[in-house]
Amino acid sequence: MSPANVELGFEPPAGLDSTPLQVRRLSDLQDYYADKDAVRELVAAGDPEIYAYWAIEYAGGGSGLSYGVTTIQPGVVGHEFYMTKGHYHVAPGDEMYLAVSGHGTVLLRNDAGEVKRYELKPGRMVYIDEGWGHRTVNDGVDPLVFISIWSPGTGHDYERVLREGFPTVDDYAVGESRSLGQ
Ligand code: S6P
Ligand code: ZN
Repeated sequence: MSPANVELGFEPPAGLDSTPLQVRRLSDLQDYYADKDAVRELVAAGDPEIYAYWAIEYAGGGSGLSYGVTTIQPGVVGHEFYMTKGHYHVAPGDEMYLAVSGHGTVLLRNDAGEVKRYELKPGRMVYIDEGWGHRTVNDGVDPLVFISIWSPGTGHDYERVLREGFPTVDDYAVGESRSLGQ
């Protein structure tokens, strides 16, 4: 990679070596939401986009950084807010989330099944230490846009989230979040 000064938003920045925009619709996430009737109805009614993200992965031999932007739309599937699949890193490496706009919650879960939930909004940073699986939830009324910066090569284990289950934000109500169903 070379020095860069770029605008970070929904779309990958032009002229840099980014992944294509990954769009996750509800049909891609059926296994991650609890209310299967709500999933079926919403998929049949148009299969809404839940979130989209892109990444610039550091591929050099040094100790660079990877980064990208995720945009989660506002909405609910049954009693759950729109959220990412969530994942554990497969190789050691930490990660940092910085909100650009909107309001969300980051849920963390470790090997001992301990759970933490952190507010994500402009002006706050969430630091994800090694060993903590993480899922991001949009519990606001606007799109939640956030920047992720992580150690290269950490990878993503999504299967473990399905195998062991993962908390959703309604299990851990946040003071500033909007009420479900609004
Ligand atoms: C990568 C970073 C984000 C997520 C993105 C989507 O390590 O944490 O770019 O990939 O927010 O979440 P998920 O759980 O579907 O990968
Ligand atoms: Zn991660």
